[in-house]
Amino acid sequence: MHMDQRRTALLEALSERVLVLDGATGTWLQAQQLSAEDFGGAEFEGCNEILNLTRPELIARLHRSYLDAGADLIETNTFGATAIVLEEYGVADRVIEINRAAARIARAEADRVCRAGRQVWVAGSMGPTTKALSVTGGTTFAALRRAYRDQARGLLDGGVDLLLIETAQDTSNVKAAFLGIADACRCADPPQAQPETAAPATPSPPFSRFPRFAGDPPLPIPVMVSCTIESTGSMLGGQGAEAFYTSIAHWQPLAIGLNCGTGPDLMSDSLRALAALATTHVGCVPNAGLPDADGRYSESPAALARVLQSYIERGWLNLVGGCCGTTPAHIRALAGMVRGCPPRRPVSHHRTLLSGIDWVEAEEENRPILVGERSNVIGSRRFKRLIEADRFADAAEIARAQVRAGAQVVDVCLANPDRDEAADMDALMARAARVVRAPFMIDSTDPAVIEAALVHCQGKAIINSVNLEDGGARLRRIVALARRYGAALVVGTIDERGMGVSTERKLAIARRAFLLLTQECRVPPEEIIWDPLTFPCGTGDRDYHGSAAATLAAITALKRDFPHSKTLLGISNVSFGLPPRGREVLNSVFLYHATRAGLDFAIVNTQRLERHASIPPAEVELAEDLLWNRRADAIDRFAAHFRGRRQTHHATVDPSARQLSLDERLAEQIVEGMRQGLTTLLERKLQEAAPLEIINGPLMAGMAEVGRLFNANHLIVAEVLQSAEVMKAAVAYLEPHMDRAEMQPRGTIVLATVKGDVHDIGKNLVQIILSNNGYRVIDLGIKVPPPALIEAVRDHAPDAIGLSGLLVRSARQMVATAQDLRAAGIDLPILIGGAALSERFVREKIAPVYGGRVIYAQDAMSGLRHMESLATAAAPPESP
Ligand code: THG
Repeated sequence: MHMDQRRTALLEALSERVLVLDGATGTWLQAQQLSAEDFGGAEFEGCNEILNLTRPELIARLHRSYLDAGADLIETNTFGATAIVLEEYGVADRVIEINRAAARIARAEADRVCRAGRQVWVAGSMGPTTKALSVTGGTTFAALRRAYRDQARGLLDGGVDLLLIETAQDTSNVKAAFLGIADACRCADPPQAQPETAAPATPSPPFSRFPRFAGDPPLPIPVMVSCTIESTGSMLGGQGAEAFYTSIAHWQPLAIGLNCGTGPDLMSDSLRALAALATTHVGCVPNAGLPDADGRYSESPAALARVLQSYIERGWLNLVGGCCGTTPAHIRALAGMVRGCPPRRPVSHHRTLLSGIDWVEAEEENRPILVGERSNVIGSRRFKRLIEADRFADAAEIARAQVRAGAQVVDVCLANPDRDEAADMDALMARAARVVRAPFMIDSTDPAVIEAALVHCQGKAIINSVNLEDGGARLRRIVALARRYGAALVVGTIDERGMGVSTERKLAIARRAFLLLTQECRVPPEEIIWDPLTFPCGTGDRDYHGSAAATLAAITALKRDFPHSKTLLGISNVSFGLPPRGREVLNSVFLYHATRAGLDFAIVNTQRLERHASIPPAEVELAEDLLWNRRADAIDRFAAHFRGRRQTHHATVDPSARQLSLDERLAEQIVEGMRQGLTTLLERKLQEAAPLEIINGPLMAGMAEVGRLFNANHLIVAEVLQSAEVMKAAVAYLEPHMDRAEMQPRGTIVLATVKGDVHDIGKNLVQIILSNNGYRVIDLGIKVPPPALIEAVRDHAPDAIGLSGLLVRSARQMVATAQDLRAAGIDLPILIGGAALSERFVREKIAPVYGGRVIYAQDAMSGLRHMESLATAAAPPESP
């Protein structure tokens, strides 16, 4: 069969059945008791890739043993066959030769089987190398890209059907691998090729096979990618499964999956995540369990097959196989197991996904996403001065401070005409990408600067921004970068005639840009983030009088006309030129209306975000007069009101002057998200009330008001989180004042806020109340994936498990968690609580998937009552 036909047949096979990859290479080779001689000398001992040259018949036998066991795909013996690794054995100059030989050996074995009438395929294995760009460094993105390019050249030249980037631990490496593969396919040197200290590129015969391939995704050959997630739930580089998928999805791999890392049981959570997100096929290639004390993997073929079968039955998988410790016997068990099993169907969606180290989805539930504006040399004198002093690590701290104050994305702008913007971007991002977990927004219009930044992003960033100022030439160049590195695009409504000020002009420009982006450039609509432009409305510039109304109307219209795309505004622009305190108020009122209009992303100073709910109505009116240009003297009145006022509401307002009771003042601290002065109030309240009374009284009243304001659209999610932080601080302050029950523990509970959720007030209250009532509480913290819960249950033998979470999606995660607990054979009572839950949801959705009791706990006190009744129920019946 011709190569193209084989590749088509592979796609067909994946739509029909679950395919089986082969098992471990290292384990098999170890069993052969090889000597130094086999490797061609002691200096090469341990370099398994050399065996492709020195013992080709042995490698052929390895492939045969897996093909005989029923593998549909075999992997070349090239896991470490890049210059980066081979250099350590002094054979970096033989990269192409080794890969080509390995591919030919596997090709010959596969062809033999194919001739006998069975369809099998050869995957060129590309391992992680010994360097991790985002973690250890030790090489450069460009050098790694070249190393992967040469490996891909050898493998493709030797006749592999597809490439498999596997055991990926750092997504930056994977991005380099994809670009290297693209380079190999178009037979061109990477654009930023420069002399390197790393191994020299080996000259190779030119490729003529992909004459029309320009280097953009999708690749002209099938590529699968598989990462390694540790039991912590993340890769070495820090990303979890969702962030990993999000970061590489733009390459449209044939499959994405997990291999190595943990045994199969602990993979369920990450697989569920991949299966829910991936618009492509999903694979699972586990080790034969976790290694024992002697480093041996001992999970039996039947046990491995059983776990993978349960994943297939849940509709999660298209490919299975074996990693460390697996043998032909394991593969035989898998091949038998998959027979007749229906494969997973790839999903399709228009979700806007972003990642840094962490994963962020822009969705209705969490908008507006706050983008920190301060790491901007135009927008912050402090940041600019740090850059001018080459203090890049300190500058990166400004980005981090924005995240600590609630930014979910970080805008980075280094456009200083007096400096080399690309060099500054490179220097800053080299540091910032390691210390900031949030996705980045690269604020530049220069393609070279944008590329300098994207090289450092292991995640999927946002490029800020493109427009039609020059008719689209620059847009096309920047889109090419977005396609190669993976990035969403902010699109400003600007064309050859200038900035769109009226709603009609903004929309007309957007319509034209949309066609160009989606039709010509094939950008998916969900990667487009419209910026209908915010103009200063208080500078006296007549052109912009009332322009805020046009901007807000455009937000609503853009969301209506482009339902899969998102919207963004640089909020602080609106108030340029006004007195500082007035700026905070105007920004807040503008953000409030933009959010109501449908805004998805707001560039703001998260460290100075005034709450709309706290602004006196008279000031709101002054601001609205200005925004809608409702009266001729709007600017003067606004400026006169705020001139001379100190910035930052919190420092200036004295609550005692407002004659509030102590309880009201405590509640107000929570509502305002204000920590300052909190402990003084708590100290006073402790004179008259017990800690638990304070928590359940004024503090909870404050949280209830926060919930009410949020539901009435007066608070945004980030502000709710800030209030929650103050609540936590208050509870932490009160805790040492509680009397701890001095007795034998009445029971043990393992507590966790579920995966994907950071909101832990509820859980912390339960923790405090239970431990103060004599229970031993094992608190696993926030974002707890099911494997960590399972482990804790095994380690601590609790009497119950407590799950908590605030978000709507946490409710779904609780269902998944209950399923995983059950699959792990756990049937302890589970206490469940959380804002988005109802008794009915717990009874109808969670309880049925779990083997044991599931109890809904409305609040912390009812959690305590349930624990007490569990203990009573478990006690032996009293004798009459
Ligand atoms: N749309 C898009 N991107 C943008 C904007 C936009 N990026 C830049 C800007 N607008 C948003 N960022 C800022 C950052 C800072 C300020 C305003 C907007 C700001 N800075 C103070 C000032 O200039 O007075 C500086 C204070 C200081 O030096 O500390 O107001 O609209 N896509």
